[in-house]
Amino acid sequence: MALPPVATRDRGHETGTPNANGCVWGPSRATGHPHGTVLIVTLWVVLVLAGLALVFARSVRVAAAVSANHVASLQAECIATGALAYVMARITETLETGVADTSDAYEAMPVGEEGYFWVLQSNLESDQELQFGLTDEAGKINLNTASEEMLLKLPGMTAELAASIIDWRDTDSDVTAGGAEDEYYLLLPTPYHCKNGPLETVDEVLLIKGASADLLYGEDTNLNGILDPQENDGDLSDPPDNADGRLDRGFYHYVTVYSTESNVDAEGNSRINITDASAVSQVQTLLEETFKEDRALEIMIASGLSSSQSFSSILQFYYRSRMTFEEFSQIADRLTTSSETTLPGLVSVNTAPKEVLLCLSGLEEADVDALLAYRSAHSDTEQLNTIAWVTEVLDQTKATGIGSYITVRSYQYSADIVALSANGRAFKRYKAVIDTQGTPRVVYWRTLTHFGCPLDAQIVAALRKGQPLTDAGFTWR
Ligand SMILES: [Ca+2]
Ligand SMILES: [Ca+2]
Ligand SMILES: [Ca+2]
Ligand SMILES: [Ca+2]
Repeated sequence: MALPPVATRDRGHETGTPNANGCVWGPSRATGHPHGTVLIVTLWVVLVLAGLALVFARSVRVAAAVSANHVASLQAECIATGALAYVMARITETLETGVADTSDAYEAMPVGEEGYFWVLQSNLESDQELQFGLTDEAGKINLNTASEEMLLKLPGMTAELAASIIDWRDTDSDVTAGGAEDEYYLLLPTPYHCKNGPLETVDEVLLIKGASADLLYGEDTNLNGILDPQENDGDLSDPPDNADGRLDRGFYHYVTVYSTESNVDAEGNSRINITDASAVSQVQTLLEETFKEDRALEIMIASGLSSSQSFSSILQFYYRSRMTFEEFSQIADRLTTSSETTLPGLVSVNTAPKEVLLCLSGLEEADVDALLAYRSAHSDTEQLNTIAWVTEVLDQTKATGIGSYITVRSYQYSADIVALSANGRAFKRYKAVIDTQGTPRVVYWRTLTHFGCPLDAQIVAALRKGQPLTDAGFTWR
């Protein structure tokens, strides 16, 4: 490139005589300065400075992006914490008013201008649509109390894992057939002891012989209950799946370790244990207070309570007493066959999904379908206030068989909280378990962010474009 002439002060031409270039202030060979040296040095300096400026500008841009991401991440974190406070408030309100929440209260809830949160609920009916709301832990099989037979009926459960769960939680070191105690765990490459105590989280199952993420989570590796594109493309992208167009679930959504309740009636009074010898007079008083004296006497004689018959569940007492369903419903909540003050792991027949009800001893698919149909036909009625309602659906043997494993109460709820910053740059996901016995309190809080964003990619894309989710006509499911 031709450079334009530049006037340079030439001390050799004090007289102002034009030099060979025709410049008054031109370079002089006489002084030993070659033409353009200063110019070239200056250009280099300018070039280096420009380069430095570019490098600096780039690192400032990177730093700005990092800061923006950090701010978004902090926003998402704060939204998740706020969402937990919101969930606690909703639970308290529901407990006080008795009015159940709708799913709208947990879907794309805006938090100021900072972002949104969702409370995901696994949709066990469909693998195509996200569902929102709290999850009732009493509607699940409790890994700490379920029998081996019940565990075996869980979707995808193996005989080896069911037996090993029993050994993991029982306090002895006798190996159940197919199970494992210390002898197995201490020979692992990274050895550890068999717990010989109750599981504290559902994911603890992964430490047990025969367990795997495949069995626990199935194809739903982002735990959102729906079939995402990467869960239906075979080995094209993680996770591996069978690309059959349906979500093959693990047993994760059907199990819990949190369900427990006090052995008291709705008013908080201790129940009468009908297997106890001292119960006779208490039951008699209860019957006389509730019914006419003659009727109370008839029931006492028919039940065989005074001749110290044993009862496997209060439903057995019901059948023997020949009470009407309406009569028994009035006193059922006052009775128990357990001497324990807390009853862990009862399954709520009012909220459990089909797969969980199928785990109950002796129930077949037709029984479970009948239970579900009765339950939905009588939802929000007093019919469902005690476990006696199952006698309206099941035969005597089946109802009596499940009588001491079921409840109609729910005290523990879990919330799968997903928080997204307003610009869609960051998301956080947490699982919270809240125990509502007494003052509601959080008994579990763990990040699920590493499972990936469970929401539709369209939602994140919309936020990144600055499109608010509340825009009319925006379909984002
Ligand atoms: Ca054991
Ligand atoms: Ca999924
Ligand atoms: Ca895949
Ligand atoms: Ca599949």
